[in-house]
Amino acid sequence: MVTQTITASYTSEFVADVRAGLTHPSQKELPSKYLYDDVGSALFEVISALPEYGLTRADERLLRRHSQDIVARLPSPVVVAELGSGSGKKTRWILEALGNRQQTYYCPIEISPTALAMCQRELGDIEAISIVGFEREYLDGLLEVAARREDGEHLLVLFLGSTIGNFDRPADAKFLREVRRILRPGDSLLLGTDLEKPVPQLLDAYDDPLGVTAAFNLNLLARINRELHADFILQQFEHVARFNEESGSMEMHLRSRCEQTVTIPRANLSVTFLPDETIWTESSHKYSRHELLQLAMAAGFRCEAQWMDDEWPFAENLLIAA
Ligand code: AVJ
Repeated sequence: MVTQTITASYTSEFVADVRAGLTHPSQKELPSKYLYDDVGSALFEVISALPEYGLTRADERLLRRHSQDIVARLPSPVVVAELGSGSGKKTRWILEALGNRQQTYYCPIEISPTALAMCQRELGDIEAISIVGFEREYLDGLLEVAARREDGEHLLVLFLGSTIGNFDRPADAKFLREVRRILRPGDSLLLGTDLEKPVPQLLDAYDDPLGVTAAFNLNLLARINRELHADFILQQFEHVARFNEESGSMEMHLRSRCEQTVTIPRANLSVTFLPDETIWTESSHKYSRHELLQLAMAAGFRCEAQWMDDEWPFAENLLIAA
């Protein structure tokens, strides 16, 4: 077992994104990737354990049940690159199945150093797997992994947990095309996607009665306070989850309860909020099966197989670069 990490630093990009998002002329917004600092990542782990939020468990069930079948459909040898490994828990099944075939490199690509360390601890015991962690944005990391592969090695890219749903449409299609461009024909992408389901079920999942998702969302303001020395008063904002019928996506917003002005010294910025004005912090798209096949094809993949969960509509899609 080998474990190493390639690191980076993001403060200036965070400042630029906060500035751009909060000075946006119409809808204020903050990129959802910033929800995942240490506190946010820990809160997301709790969300995944909530009865109302079935997404992560569905993803895990599918990977556990079908790992043999998935791996049997892959060429050999493969190098595994995972975009946003999180804790790494659900990746174990695929890695064990691959490790049973042969010694395999696993390259988690993750912007959170804590999540990266956790995933290395979680999966470090699998005998035939060597872990090389990349503290990078997804595409930068994937480019590096692709550049290091040797002739004859195929790539398996894992993009699990329906993170793809956090992109806008058509940014999801563009992202898949960019992934495809880094791959060679015959490489594969295992894509986890949350599927359409009744709106009341979604509202419960994104506004749980315990308030964990509210804390997860509000932590973004707390993070700006911690890292950029801002003076957001968290009690003056409230978590809102709504379903956008037009885009087919769940949205999270933070709604200002009153008129207020917030200063963010490290971003050299002061922002005024009107009563009920919101900051849009996340979209989480819910796919139809048809839409998925379209998306995959348009990006230059063919769908080798699809596995669905019967408790919580979710699909694991094995896409092969055409
Ligand atoms: C981790 C991106 C899949 O969109 O459902 C959970 C994040 N947001 N509750 C999602 C999230 C609110 C989650 N993903």
